[in-house]
Amino acid sequence: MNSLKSICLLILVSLLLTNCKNKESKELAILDTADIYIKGTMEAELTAPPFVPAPVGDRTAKKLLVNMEIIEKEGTMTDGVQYVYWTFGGSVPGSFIRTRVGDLVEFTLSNHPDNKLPHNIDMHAVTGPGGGAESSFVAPGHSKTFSFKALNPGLYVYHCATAPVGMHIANGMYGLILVEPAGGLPKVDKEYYIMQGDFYTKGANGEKGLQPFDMTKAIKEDADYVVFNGKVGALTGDNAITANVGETVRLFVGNGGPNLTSSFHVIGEIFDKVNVEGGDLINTNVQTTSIPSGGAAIVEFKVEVPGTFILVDHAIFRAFNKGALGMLKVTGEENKKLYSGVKQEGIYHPEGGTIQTMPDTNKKEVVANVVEKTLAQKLVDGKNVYMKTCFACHQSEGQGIPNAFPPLAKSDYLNADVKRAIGIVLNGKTGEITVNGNKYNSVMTKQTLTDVQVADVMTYVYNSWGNNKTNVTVKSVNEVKNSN
Ligand code: HEC
Ligand SMILES: [Cu+2]
Repeated sequence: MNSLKSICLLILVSLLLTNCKNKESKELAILDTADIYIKGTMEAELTAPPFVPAPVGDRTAKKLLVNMEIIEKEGTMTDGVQYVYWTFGGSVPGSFIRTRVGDLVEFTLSNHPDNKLPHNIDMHAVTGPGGGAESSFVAPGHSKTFSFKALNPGLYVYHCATAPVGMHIANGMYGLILVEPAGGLPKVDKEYYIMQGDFYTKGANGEKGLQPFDMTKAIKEDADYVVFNGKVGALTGDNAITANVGETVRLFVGNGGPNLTSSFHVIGEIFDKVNVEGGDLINTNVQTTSIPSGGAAIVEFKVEVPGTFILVDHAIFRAFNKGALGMLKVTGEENKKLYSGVKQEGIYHPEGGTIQTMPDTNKKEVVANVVEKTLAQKLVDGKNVYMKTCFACHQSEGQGIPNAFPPLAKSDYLNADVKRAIGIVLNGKTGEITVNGNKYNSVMTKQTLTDVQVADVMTYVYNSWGNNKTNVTVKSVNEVKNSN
């Protein structure tokens, strides 16, 4: 009898002890999110703006597979103005990633074979060298995979961090990754994804045609366009985001920069809640929230009355003159008790919905029986190739960028050996070279060009900016190709 009693006691005590231990480990898990146990694997849903993937809800932490492809493509900045965007997932901003704290994110970054440049990704949600940038540097036609544990909840920016970093960001290489807390964010009725960015073009705002990136203006922070979601009018007219009276709207707002801080404001609304800087701190009853370049905020408000609410960067010339203007259209019953005035719809004229076009990647020439073009024709066609293919790195006047891209203007290296130069354009180049006394040790990716295009562009380069005026023939390009 006595021994039975003592056994009972023992069991009781040990039960109590294990109970305590469990409690302790649970608490620890909250303190140290690195210890959150993962259960199962799932593929991440990725969305283009202004949409976001489904909330994580109460799912357990998992291994989350994210597959993202970098695509360089021509798109529309505003009516009549084209721009070559570099994108994560085909959109600016890039695909929205939604994960939860404790997830082990396995990230695969692919660089489309038709792209011209190497890229990588730096995610502010990552704890690790370069935010992943060091593990994700990837050349066209290749992919890289790396993993990270999502340790801190919040809304984070991701961006490309390949040199020249400012240029990659300025061309649209940024997006948002949301790390939800355990149990998810509180439920709301509507969620949208908005990201501001500033753009720098050779021509002034509105100047027609394909506008190349302007490094000088970017360094001066003299933006031609400041826009939401990559272009003027991405959120106006038919592209406006919508809600119904009585609903709560949550906006995930990011700022890719590269330069300007956003004074984010919705005309006619007060933000009931703002997760300041995308973190845990919640401010209430906010009129305008400041979103730094490379930062974000979660903004929430209930819409009580119908009408069109204008989203702006309240640095107001940017809104009305440079494009940072969007619309939220709220439909439903009027509530005269809350707002009795004349409803003013459409007082701010939208620019109209412009359509993003896919690049024509199949513009390859047939090389059979090539008749050598006249020099004049080669210079015209060669310039065209240059502006589309080489310009991003070697710059408009072939001046290059110090420490990153060697000059083609008056380049001793170029002028010394035509065959070697043709080989570089055909095959790409890595390893140290010295151009005009300066050392470069970088990567020029292989360019996807036909022999005719190589002859044209090389002839253009040799006949520009003080070079030695070599006329590069298709035959010599062929010879270099076949000698390898
Ligand atoms: C991704 C950016 C990039 C693009 C696009 C690019 N280059 Fe280059 N280029 C480089 C880099 C980087 C080097 C130096 C490579 C090294 O350090 O080994 C280089 C080197 C060269 C050189 C030899 C060095 C010199 O300055 O004379 C030539 C010639 C050249 N590129 C021509 C071109 C032409 C023509 C095009 C367009 C068809 C082009 N490149 C497109 C990045 C680029
Ligand atoms: Cu990039």
